[in-house]
Amino acid sequence: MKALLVVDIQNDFCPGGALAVPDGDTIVPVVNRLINHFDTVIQTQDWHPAGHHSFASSYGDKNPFDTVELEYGSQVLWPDHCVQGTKGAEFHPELNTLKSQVIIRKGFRKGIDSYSTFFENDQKTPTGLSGYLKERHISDLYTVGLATDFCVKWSVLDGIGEGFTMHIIEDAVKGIDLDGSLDQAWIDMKKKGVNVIQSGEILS
Ligand code: VGL
Ligand code: ZN
Repeated sequence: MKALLVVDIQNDFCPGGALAVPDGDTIVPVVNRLINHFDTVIQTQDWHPAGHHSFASSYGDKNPFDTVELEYGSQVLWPDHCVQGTKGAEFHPELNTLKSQVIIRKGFRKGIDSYSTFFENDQKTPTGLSGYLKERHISDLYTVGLATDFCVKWSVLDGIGEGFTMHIIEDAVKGIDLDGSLDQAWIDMKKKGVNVIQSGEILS
């Protein structure tokens, strides 16, 4: 059984948003077409409380894109984004969310960021998605969304680690690219065994 995993297509990750991914919104039409081809659609939503420890503004002496050491390891600091209940945290207005059967919210604990939709950034705290997929006998996840080098990448790596067959649809993801993080993400995902495909292979 297969499912489409739609990662973080939210206003703050689109042009005009607080942490805009370049051209992030351009994938929305192709993601909508892909949604029509899947019976099971799962979405993720970055969902931070104000004052989240991944926000540079929570420190006073830090700037966005600096790195700090937290209890669980190094953490990139971001502009305030996807704050619970704000417009920026809402899904892109043109994204078809009607078919989504489950929405995994992540990053809701103030002290832990969560890029992956399987585990928070301590690499220990589960979101519950793994159990959900296993109970529903879903073995194959087709991944699309934002951002390739953060939430998409970590979802793909952890999905493989959890025993799922992970596919990434190359023309339906977009990255942030901090100091080469985008190239590195593709290297890491391919090394771990992701299957890279194009939307045309599904939409044809
Ligand atoms: C993301 C940085 C911070 C993402 C979320 O969705 O890739 N990146 N929070
Ligand atoms: Zn975030």
